[in-house]
Amino acid sequence: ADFFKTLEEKSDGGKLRGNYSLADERYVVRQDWASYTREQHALWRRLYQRQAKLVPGRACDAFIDSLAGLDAADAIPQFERASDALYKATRWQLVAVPGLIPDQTFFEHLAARRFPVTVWLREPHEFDYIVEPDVFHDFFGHVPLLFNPVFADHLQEYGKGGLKALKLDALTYLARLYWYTVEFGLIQSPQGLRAYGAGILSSGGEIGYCLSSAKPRRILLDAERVMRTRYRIDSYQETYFVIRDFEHLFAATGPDFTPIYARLKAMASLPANSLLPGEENLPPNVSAEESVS
Ligand code: HBI
Ligand code: FE
Repeated sequence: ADFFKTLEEKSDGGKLRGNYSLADERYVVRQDWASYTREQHALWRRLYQRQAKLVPGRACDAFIDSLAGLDAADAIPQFERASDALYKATRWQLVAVPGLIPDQTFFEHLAARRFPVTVWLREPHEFDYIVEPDVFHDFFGHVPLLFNPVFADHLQEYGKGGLKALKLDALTYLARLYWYTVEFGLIQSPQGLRAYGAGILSSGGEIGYCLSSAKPRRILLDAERVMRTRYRIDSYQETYFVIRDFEHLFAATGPDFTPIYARLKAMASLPANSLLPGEENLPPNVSAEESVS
Protein backbone atom coordinates (compact mmCIF):
# COMPACT_ATOMS: atom_id res chain seq x y z
CA ALA A 1 0.00 0.00 0.00
CA ASP A 2 1.42 3.44 -0.85
CA PHE A 3 0.95 4.90 2.56
CA PHE A 4 2.68 2.25 4.64
CA LYS A 5 6.13 0.90 4.02
CA THR A 6 5.91 -2.78 4.92
CA LEU A 7 8.79 -4.47 6.68
CA GLU A 8 10.25 -5.91 3.47
CA GLU A 9 10.18 -2.57 1.68
CA LYS A 10 12.39 -1.02 4.34
CA SER A 11 15.38 -0.93 1.96
CA ASP A 12 17.53 0.60 4.69
CA GLY A 13 16.84 -2.54 6.72
CA GLY A 14 15.51 -0.06 9.27
CA LYS A 15 16.26 -1.28 12.75
CA LEU A 16 13.24 -3.11 14.07
CA ARG A 17 12.33 -1.61 17.40
CA GLY A 18 12.61 -4.05 20.27
CA ASN A 19 10.20 -5.55 22.81
CA TYR A 20 9.65 -8.84 21.06
CA SER A 21 11.05 -12.28 20.45
CA LEU A 22 11.20 -14.06 17.10
CA ALA A 23 8.47 -13.58 14.51
CA ASP A 24 6.68 -16.46 12.83
CA GLU A 25 5.68 -16.62 9.17
CA ARG A 26 2.59 -14.53 9.89
CA TYR A 27 4.90 -11.94 11.43
CA VAL A 28 3.42 -12.72 14.85
CA VAL A 29 5.77 -12.18 17.79
CA ARG A 30 5.49 -12.55 21.52
CA GLN A 31 5.15 -9.19 23.27
CA ASP A 32 8.11 -8.99 25.65
CA TRP A 33 6.20 -6.97 28.22
CA ALA A 34 8.95 -7.20 30.84
CA SER A 35 11.36 -5.40 28.48
CA TYR A 36 9.40 -2.14 28.52
CA THR A 37 11.23 0.38 30.71
CA ARG A 38 9.82 2.65 33.42
CA GLU A 39 10.41 5.57 31.02
CA GLN A 40 8.36 3.85 28.32
CA HIS A 41 5.46 3.23 30.68
CA ALA A 42 5.68 6.88 31.76
CA LEU A 43 5.59 8.00 28.12
CA TRP A 44 2.56 5.73 27.56
CA ARG A 45 0.81 7.38 30.54
CA ARG A 46 1.51 10.86 29.13
CA LEU A 47 0.15 9.88 25.71
CA TYR A 48 -2.89 8.23 27.29
CA GLN A 49 -3.67 11.13 29.62
CA ARG A 50 -3.49 13.68 26.80
CA GLN A 51 -5.88 11.70 24.61
CA ALA A 52 -8.21 10.65 27.44
CA LYS A 53 -8.81 14.36 28.16
CA LEU A 54 -9.65 15.02 24.49
CA VAL A 55 -12.01 12.14 23.67
CA PRO A 56 -15.10 13.19 25.70
CA GLY A 57 -17.42 15.06 23.28
CA ARG A 58 -15.13 14.20 20.33
CA ALA A 59 -14.85 10.38 20.11
CA CYS A 60 -17.93 8.29 19.39
CA ASP A 61 -19.66 6.65 22.37
CA ALA A 62 -18.64 3.14 21.30
CA PHE A 63 -14.98 4.15 21.58
CA ILE A 64 -15.35 5.90 24.93
CA ASP A 65 -17.32 3.05 26.49
CA SER A 66 -14.80 0.41 25.39
CA LEU A 67 -11.75 2.46 26.34
CA ALA A 68 -12.98 2.72 29.91
CA GLY A 69 -13.22 -1.07 30.12
CA LEU A 70 -9.68 -1.62 28.83
CA ASP A 71 -7.99 -0.32 31.99
CA ALA A 72 -4.97 0.79 29.89
CA ALA A 73 -4.20 4.11 31.57
CA ASP A 74 -1.36 3.16 33.90
CA ALA A 75 1.06 1.18 31.73
CA ILE A 76 1.65 -0.23 28.26
CA PRO A 77 -1.05 -2.92 28.08
CA GLN A 78 -0.38 -6.64 28.10
CA PHE A 79 -1.89 -7.75 24.80
CA GLU A 80 -2.87 -11.21 26.01
CA ARG A 81 -5.13 -9.86 28.75
CA ALA A 82 -6.83 -7.39 26.40
CA SER A 83 -7.12 -10.12 23.77
CA ASP A 84 -8.95 -12.40 26.21
CA ALA A 85 -11.45 -9.65 27.04
CA LEU A 86 -11.85 -8.80 23.35
CA TYR A 87 -12.44 -12.43 22.40
CA LYS A 88 -15.27 -12.67 24.92
CA ALA A 89 -16.86 -9.55 23.41
CA THR A 90 -16.59 -10.02 19.63
CA ARG A 91 -14.39 -13.10 19.07
CA TRP A 92 -11.55 -10.90 17.83
CA GLN A 93 -8.03 -11.52 19.08
CA LEU A 94 -4.93 -9.33 19.23
CA VAL A 95 -1.66 -10.53 17.72
CA ALA A 96 1.65 -8.80 18.50
CA VAL A 97 3.65 -7.72 15.45
CA PRO A 98 7.05 -6.03 15.12
CA GLY A 99 5.63 -3.22 12.98
CA LEU A 100 4.10 -2.87 9.52
CA ILE A 101 3.57 -6.27 7.94
CA PRO A 102 3.01 -7.18 4.29
CA ASP A 103 -0.48 -6.39 2.94
CA GLN A 104 -1.34 -10.04 2.28
CA THR A 105 -0.45 -11.02 5.87
CA PHE A 106 -2.28 -8.02 7.27
CA PHE A 107 -5.49 -8.88 5.44
CA GLU A 108 -5.20 -12.55 6.36
CA HIS A 109 -5.15 -11.56 10.01
CA LEU A 110 -8.18 -9.27 9.68
CA ALA A 111 -10.08 -11.91 7.71
CA ALA A 112 -9.48 -14.29 10.64
CA ARG A 113 -10.59 -11.70 13.26
CA ARG A 114 -7.03 -11.11 14.43
CA PHE A 115 -5.89 -7.50 14.84
CA PRO A 116 -2.12 -6.87 14.54
CA VAL A 117 -0.81 -4.63 17.33
CA THR A 118 2.69 -3.20 17.06
CA VAL A 119 4.89 -3.95 20.08
CA TRP A 120 7.22 -0.95 20.08
CA LEU A 121 6.48 2.47 21.58
CA ARG A 122 7.52 5.75 19.98
CA GLU A 123 10.40 7.84 21.38
CA PRO A 124 9.65 10.95 23.46
CA HIS A 125 10.56 13.21 20.53
CA GLU A 126 7.85 11.46 18.47
CA PHE A 127 5.21 12.42 21.04
CA ASP A 128 3.16 14.52 18.63
CA TYR A 129 3.76 12.81 15.33
CA ILE A 130 4.85 9.38 14.25
CA VAL A 131 5.10 8.10 10.69
CA GLU A 132 4.41 4.43 11.34
CA PRO A 133 1.87 2.97 13.76
CA ASP A 134 3.31 2.19 17.20
CA VAL A 135 1.66 0.45 20.16
CA PHE A 136 -0.12 3.66 21.18
CA HIS A 137 -1.64 4.22 17.74
CA ASP A 138 -2.65 0.58 17.39
CA PHE A 139 -3.85 -0.15 20.90
CA PHE A 140 -5.39 3.19 21.93
CA GLY A 141 -6.59 4.05 18.42
CA HIS A 142 -7.82 0.73 17.06
CA VAL A 143 -8.52 -1.75 19.86
CA PRO A 144 -11.49 -0.07 21.63
CA LEU A 145 -13.70 -0.11 18.54
CA LEU A 146 -13.10 -3.84 18.01
CA PHE A 147 -15.43 -4.31 20.99
CA ASN A 148 -18.30 -2.92 18.88
CA PRO A 149 -19.98 -5.92 17.21
CA VAL A 150 -20.96 -4.15 13.98
CA PHE A 151 -17.56 -2.51 13.50
CA ALA A 152 -15.88 -5.81 14.38
CA ASP A 153 -17.86 -7.61 11.66
CA HIS A 154 -17.09 -4.83 9.19
CA LEU A 155 -13.35 -5.09 9.78
CA GLN A 156 -13.40 -8.84 9.14
CA GLU A 157 -15.28 -8.25 5.86
CA TYR A 158 -12.73 -5.56 5.04
CA GLY A 159 -9.95 -8.13 5.57
CA LYS A 160 -11.65 -10.59 3.21
CA GLY A 161 -12.12 -7.76 0.71
CA GLY A 162 -8.43 -6.95 0.96
CA LEU A 163 -7.46 -10.48 -0.01
CA LYS A 164 -9.77 -10.26 -3.04
CA ALA A 165 -8.46 -6.78 -3.91
CA LEU A 166 -4.90 -8.09 -3.92
CA LYS A 167 -5.91 -10.67 -6.53
CA LEU A 168 -7.60 -7.96 -8.63
CA ASP A 169 -4.68 -5.53 -8.30
CA ALA A 170 -7.07 -3.11 -6.59
CA LEU A 171 -5.26 -2.58 -3.30
CA THR A 172 -4.94 1.18 -3.84
CA TYR A 173 -8.72 1.52 -3.71
CA LEU A 174 -9.09 -0.53 -0.52
CA ALA A 175 -6.21 1.31 1.11
CA ARG A 176 -8.13 4.57 0.50
CA LEU A 177 -11.25 3.02 2.02
CA TYR A 178 -9.29 1.97 5.11
CA TRP A 179 -7.68 5.37 5.39
CA TYR A 180 -10.94 7.33 5.20
CA THR A 181 -12.84 5.05 7.59
CA VAL A 182 -10.82 2.92 10.03
CA GLU A 183 -8.07 5.55 10.24
CA PHE A 184 -9.79 8.93 9.71
CA GLY A 185 -13.55 8.29 9.74
CA LEU A 186 -16.24 10.48 11.29
CA ILE A 187 -19.66 9.31 12.47
CA GLN A 188 -22.89 11.21 13.09
CA SER A 189 -24.50 11.26 16.53
CA PRO A 190 -27.50 13.07 18.07
CA GLN A 191 -25.00 15.45 19.68
CA GLY A 192 -23.19 16.17 16.37
CA LEU A 193 -20.18 14.72 14.53
CA ARG A 194 -17.87 12.36 16.38
CA ALA A 195 -14.54 10.72 15.42
CA TYR A 196 -14.12 6.95 15.18
CA GLY A 197 -10.92 6.73 13.09
CA ALA A 198 -7.83 5.49 14.93
CA GLY A 199 -5.51 7.98 13.26
CA ILE A 200 -7.64 10.81 14.64
CA LEU A 201 -8.28 9.33 18.09
CA SER A 202 -4.60 8.65 18.75
CA SER A 203 -3.47 12.12 17.65
CA GLY A 204 -3.35 15.25 19.75
CA GLY A 205 -4.31 17.91 17.21
CA GLU A 206 -6.51 16.38 14.55
CA ILE A 207 -9.24 15.25 16.94
CA GLY A 208 -10.45 18.83 17.41
CA TYR A 209 -9.71 19.99 13.87
CA CYS A 210 -11.62 17.16 12.14
CA LEU A 211 -14.85 18.08 13.95
CA SER A 212 -14.77 21.86 14.21
CA SER A 213 -12.57 23.36 11.49
CA ALA A 214 -14.36 24.95 8.51
CA LYS A 215 -11.42 24.07 6.22
CA PRO A 216 -11.84 20.36 5.38
CA ARG A 217 -14.64 18.82 3.37
CA ARG A 218 -17.02 16.50 5.17
CA ILE A 219 -18.93 14.20 2.84
CA LEU A 220 -21.41 11.42 3.57
CA LEU A 221 -19.69 8.08 2.94
CA ASP A 222 -20.12 6.44 -0.44
CA ALA A 223 -17.65 3.59 -0.94
CA GLU A 224 -16.96 4.29 -4.62
CA ARG A 225 -16.37 8.01 -3.98
CA VAL A 226 -14.01 7.16 -1.13
CA MET A 227 -12.05 4.72 -3.28
CA ARG A 228 -11.61 7.38 -5.96
CA THR A 229 -10.22 9.94 -3.52
CA ARG A 230 -6.51 10.40 -2.81
CA TYR A 231 -5.47 11.25 0.75
CA ARG A 232 -2.75 13.09 2.62
CA ILE A 233 -0.19 11.27 4.72
CA ASP A 234 1.79 14.18 6.10
CA SER A 235 -0.93 16.65 7.11
CA TYR A 236 -4.44 16.83 8.50
CA GLN A 237 -6.98 15.35 6.10
CA GLU A 238 -8.55 17.69 3.54
CA THR A 239 -11.67 15.52 3.39
CA TYR A 240 -13.40 13.48 6.08
CA PHE A 241 -16.02 10.92 5.14
CA VAL A 242 -18.99 10.66 7.49
CA ILE A 243 -21.04 7.56 8.28
CA ARG A 244 -24.51 7.74 9.77
CA ASP A 245 -23.72 4.74 12.01
CA PHE A 246 -21.64 1.56 11.88
CA GLU A 247 -24.41 -0.25 10.00
CA HIS A 248 -23.90 2.32 7.22
CA LEU A 249 -20.19 1.41 7.08
CA PHE A 250 -20.94 -2.32 7.17
CA ALA A 251 -23.54 -2.01 4.39
CA ALA A 252 -21.31 0.23 2.24
CA THR A 253 -18.60 -2.41 2.12
CA GLY A 254 -20.96 -5.37 1.76
CA PRO A 255 -21.32 -5.61 -2.03
CA ASP A 256 -18.81 -7.26 -4.35
CA PHE A 257 -16.43 -4.48 -5.38
CA THR A 258 -15.26 -6.15 -8.60
CA PRO A 259 -17.46 -4.02 -10.91
CA ILE A 260 -16.56 -0.90 -8.91
CA TYR A 261 -12.85 -1.63 -9.32
CA ALA A 262 -13.39 -1.93 -13.07
CA ARG A 263 -15.11 1.49 -13.17
CA LEU A 264 -12.45 3.05 -10.95
CA LYS A 265 -9.63 1.83 -13.16
CA ALA A 266 -11.22 3.73 -16.04
CA MET A 267 -11.62 6.96 -14.03
CA ALA A 268 -9.10 9.51 -12.85
CA SER A 269 -8.62 9.61 -9.08
CA LEU A 270 -9.81 12.72 -7.24
CA PRO A 271 -7.63 15.18 -5.31
CA ALA A 272 -7.95 14.98 -1.53
CA ASN A 273 -9.89 18.26 -1.36
CA SER A 274 -12.52 17.52 -4.02
CA LEU A 275 -16.17 18.44 -3.71
CA LEU A 276 -18.17 17.21 -6.71
CA PRO A 277 -21.28 18.95 -8.11
CA GLY A 278 -24.31 17.88 -6.09
CA GLU A 279 -22.28 16.72 -3.12
CA GLU A 280 -23.20 18.25 0.21
CA ASN A 281 -20.33 19.55 2.32
CA LEU A 282 -21.64 18.67 5.80
CA PRO A 283 -21.23 21.45 8.40
CA PRO A 284 -18.64 21.18 11.18
CA ASN A 285 -19.66 20.90 14.83
CA VAL A 286 -20.40 24.16 16.52
CA SER A 287 -17.33 24.15 18.77
CA ALA A 288 -17.95 24.43 22.50
CA GLU A 289 -16.66 28.02 22.70
CA GLU A 290 -19.05 29.29 19.99
CA SER A 291 -22.05 27.41 21.36
CA VAL A 292 -21.59 29.27 24.68
CA SER A 293 -21.57 32.72 23.09
N1 HBI B 1 0.65 -3.64 9.07
N2 HBI B 1 0.99 -3.77 11.36
C1 HBI B 1 0.31 -3.25 10.31
N3 HBI B 1 -0.69 -2.36 10.53
C2 HBI B 1 -1.40 -1.82 9.49
O1 HBI B 1 -2.32 -1.03 9.71
C3 HBI B 1 -1.07 -2.21 8.17
C4 HBI B 1 -0.04 -3.14 8.00
N4 HBI B 1 0.29 -3.52 6.76
C5 HBI B 1 -0.39 -3.08 5.58
C6 HBI B 1 -1.45 -2.08 5.86
N5 HBI B 1 -1.77 -1.71 7.10
C7 HBI B 1 -2.15 -1.44 4.68
O2 HBI B 1 -1.62 -1.96 3.50
C8 HBI B 1 -3.64 -1.71 4.67
O3 HBI B 1 -4.19 -0.90 5.63
C9 HBI B 1 -4.23 -1.35 3.34
FE1 FE C 1 -3.86 2.33 12.10
